[in-house]
Order: sequence, then C-alpha cells, then structure tokens
Amino acid sequence: MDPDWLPFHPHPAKPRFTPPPGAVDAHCHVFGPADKFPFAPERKYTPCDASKEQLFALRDHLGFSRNVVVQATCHGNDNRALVDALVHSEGRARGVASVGRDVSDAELQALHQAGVRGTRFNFVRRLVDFTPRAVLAEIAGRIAPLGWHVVVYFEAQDLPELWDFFTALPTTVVVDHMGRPDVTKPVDGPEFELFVKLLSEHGNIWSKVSCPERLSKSGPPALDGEQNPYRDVLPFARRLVENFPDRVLWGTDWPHPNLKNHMPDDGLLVDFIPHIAPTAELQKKLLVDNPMHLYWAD
Ligand code: 0GY
Repeated sequence: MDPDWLPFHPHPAKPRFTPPPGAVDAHCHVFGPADKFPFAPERKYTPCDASKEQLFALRDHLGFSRNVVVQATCHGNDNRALVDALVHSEGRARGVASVGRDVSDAELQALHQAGVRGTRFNFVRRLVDFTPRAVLAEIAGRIAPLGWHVVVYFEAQDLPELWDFFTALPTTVVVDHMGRPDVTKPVDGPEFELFVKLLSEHGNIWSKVSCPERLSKSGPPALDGEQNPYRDVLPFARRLVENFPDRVLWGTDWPHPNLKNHMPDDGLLVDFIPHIAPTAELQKKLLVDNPMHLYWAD
C-alpha cells in the first residue's frame, strides 16, 4: 500500500437517515485482497485491501440492500476481484467492468453472466494512461448489443473537449461524481451549466451525485462545525436530483481511493442523501428505481 494511503473508516456511524427498502449503493469498489487478486502492473496507486466481505458488511450496516461494484483502475482490465464479489453476492451486487479492445465475445458473455452491466472509460490523467477515442468507440460498439452502458470519469475542465465523444456514444452514459465540478465556482456558472446542458440535451446521459467528500472544500461537519456535511457540494447535487430525478444514482465510493486530507465516515455520507434528495419520492428514485432500472432490469 502507498505510504500516504488513507485506509477506509474502521467504524462508520449508523446513519440517522434510513434508506428506502431495496436501496442500492451504486458506486463502490473492491480492492484485492492482493494475495488472491494482484493489482495491475500499470496501476497508478497501490491501495489497502478492501474485500467483498467488508463491502457487504458495510452495505448491511448502512441499511442498503445492494451494491454496484465499479472496477477500479488499480486492477486495470483484470476484472477477477470484481467478478468474485458479484458471484458471491447472492444476486445483490452487479458490476461495471474495464475491458480492452482485445476482449473476446466469450469474455463479455462471461462478465454479463456474472452480473456486469457496464464498462468504464476513465479520462482522469492521474489514474490512467491515454487510450485513443477510436479504441473506446470500438469498445462501446462491442458492449452496446449486450444492453450495457458506459460509465465515464473525467474532470469538469475537460468536458468541452470530451463533449463530442460522449454525445456520440451509442449507449446510456453514466457520469461519475457529477463530472467533478469545481465547487468553489457558482452552481449556475458556465462550468456547471455546461454539465447541466449535457444532461438537458441528451436523455441518455445520467449522473452519479456521489463523492461530496472528494469534491468538497468545506469538508465534513467535524471540520467546520456545520449541520450539513459537505455544504458546498450540496447545491450541485441537489440541482441534478431535482432536474433529472430519473437519471441520477448515488454511491458511497467506498473504500474512497486516493483521498489525501480526510477519510469520510460512511454513515455521514448516507446522512447527506436527504439534503440532496429532500422528498421520499426523490429518494426512492435515486436509491431504488433508477439503479434497479439500469442494473437489475434482467
Ligand atoms: C473513484 C475515484 C477515484 C479512483 C478511481 O478507479 C479508480 O481508481 O475511480 C479517484 O481517485 O478519484 O470513483 O473511486
């Protein structure tokens, strides 16, 4: 594990907010265990182990029913740890894999059988090496017939350059962490307006309203004494939930890779939900209806 790696919170609080029955944590990862599922040689970081058993225990502790496990870059295109988690979840986990252009149809079918329903394209430079757009477009064309979607991870300043690529994708497209806005800028400023425009103009594009702990400058309540955790992220997430209630997902992002200034209490992250989705109807769409539609339709 990297010397400055922050391990996940050992004893998260029990959330005060009770998720609706059947709630899905739609963005989380498993790491290793490294002795069984080694990390990829091309990885940009080496995390602590974070096992499927620990993930499922957290799911139960937080009052959730299901997980969507997203392949993390530290495992590259080797999806064995992900598949292991899915097949041992008793049907309560589905996944997003990473695949290369060399993936065979039989491998795609095996991933589908295990519960994979999407692939992830990562554009964050500190996490991955560059892959040509033509290669990604080819992969999107291969997974589209399976009914899978594409998850994209990028930073807000890169959206103008990525716009044409995203809007040409033939599948549903799910954006990680609201396209990583700079939350020191206004929620109605040009940067976030462009992201809202992306969703307004393209009904196949969804957003995860996740990772306040990653985006926030104000931090959790322990740092600023405020009632609302991560209050600077709140207007961004709430705007998306209220404007696109049928195309938003929420996830913990456990075990929170690459955080450097604090490790969130996952219980407090759950308590963020009623601030961004203030009605029972919005909460049910965000936590149950939308992820079930995308991941458990078949
Ligand atoms: C996240 C965020 C990060 C890492 C990864 O796959 C990954 O390595 O997604 C990050 O460092 O911002 O969603 O887990």
